[in-house]
Amino acid sequence: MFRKILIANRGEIALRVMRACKELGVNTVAVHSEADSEALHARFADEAICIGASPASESYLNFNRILAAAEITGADAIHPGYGFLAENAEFAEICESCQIAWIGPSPETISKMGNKSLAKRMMAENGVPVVPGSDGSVEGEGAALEAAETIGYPVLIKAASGGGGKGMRVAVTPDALINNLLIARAEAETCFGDPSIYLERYLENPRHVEVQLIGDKHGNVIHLGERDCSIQRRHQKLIEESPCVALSEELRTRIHETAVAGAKAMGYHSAGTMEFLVEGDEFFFMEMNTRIQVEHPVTEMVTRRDLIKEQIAVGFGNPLSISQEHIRFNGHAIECRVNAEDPAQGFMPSPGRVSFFHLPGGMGVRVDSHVYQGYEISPFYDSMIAKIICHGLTRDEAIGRMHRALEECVIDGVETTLDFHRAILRDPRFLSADFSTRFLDDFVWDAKK
Ligand code: MV4
Repeated sequence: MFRKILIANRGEIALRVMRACKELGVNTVAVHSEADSEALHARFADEAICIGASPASESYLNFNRILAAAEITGADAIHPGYGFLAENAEFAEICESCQIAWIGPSPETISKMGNKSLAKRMMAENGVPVVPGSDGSVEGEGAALEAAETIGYPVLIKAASGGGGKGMRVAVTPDALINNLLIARAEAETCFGDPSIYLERYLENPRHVEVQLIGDKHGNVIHLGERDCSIQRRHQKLIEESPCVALSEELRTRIHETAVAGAKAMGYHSAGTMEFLVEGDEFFFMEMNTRIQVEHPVTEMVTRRDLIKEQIAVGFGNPLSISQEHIRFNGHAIECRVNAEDPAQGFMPSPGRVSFFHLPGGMGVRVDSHVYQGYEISPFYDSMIAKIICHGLTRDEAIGRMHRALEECVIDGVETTLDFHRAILRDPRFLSADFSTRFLDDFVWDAKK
């Protein structure tokens, strides 16, 4: 096994990775910015190195500082967590050329999946259903109109190098398509440095369903079930759950098997997620995330498997410790992401000192957080301050437990999304699981309720 792993991240995920390392008997190196000198990830690691000023570009995104820290401490691997450098193919490649193991998929895979239209084409070639659309990028107006005619309106214009929903535009008529084409191109150029765009049939009410995958470097890939992540606001997930209760057993099996086959065909290794849009009894590949995700604990609760320990083991080159038959699915899990944001002010970040902090506990409750009483939430980074994950025998029990857990949670000194979560958990459409990715568009929050 690795002797020493450097964790190129901060916050709860740095702690989460460190916990896995400790259980595996692997030494840990934390890197931190000036703002994070009092952070728990720096305190709990065997060694901690300050790598630069508070802006991420000068610390958590700085290749040279991180590589120097790995060199100085003699780390033999780097775990990137999520965000920051997790899906940076160039950084992954540099790590490997410096003889530092990269705990993630190959740089080639990261780079291929980073191009959304290329990823889509590769998946289609490997038998994964994709949303009907243009074959690759569309160039001129004529080609766009022709493609849209075949696809059928409404069509969605997407940036080839995009992802995460940025720069998408719906066109309901040919006129709207022409009008939006130039705007979409300009946006794609500004946001991603690549004006290429492609067209897809616009699905009006899809659910976001993603399959958790893990593969080793010997060609084995298994799935750990799916998560429903439809409860999002501006492409930021708020609530995730597993299983997705909207799937029939037949459809669920088909999605799992398709995702595993697609990942195997591209020689995928490490942890990863295949995202699908699901409408009725149809499902379509959307994108593949080549990292461990924020919401992985939901899957850990229903499978009782430690995804990070497994990811580290396969990163070292070990074969998967488990085969598909070993994976059993138990009950239902839900995660609420608690952010230091003010829902009454358009979810504006609310940094500052946490004057009182009490976390829930008890049966079936897991909390992943890096915050403590007196902690100063920095304006420099993501505003997520805790993930509350509740497990139950049934969805209803998990929801009831989450209500109870949110009730126990006390966070003073900053605004949080706790009350917003409480309101969603009371919503009849949420309770009946009758929702799509548009749920929060129609959700009216009454703080006084
Ligand atoms: C779509 C779609 C409807 N039809 N594609 C948003 C993120 C980006 N990766 C793809 N996204 C979507 N693609 C077609 N053809 C709707 C969305 C979408 C969405 C998807 C998942 C979760 C939340 C969403 C919120 C708005 C739009």
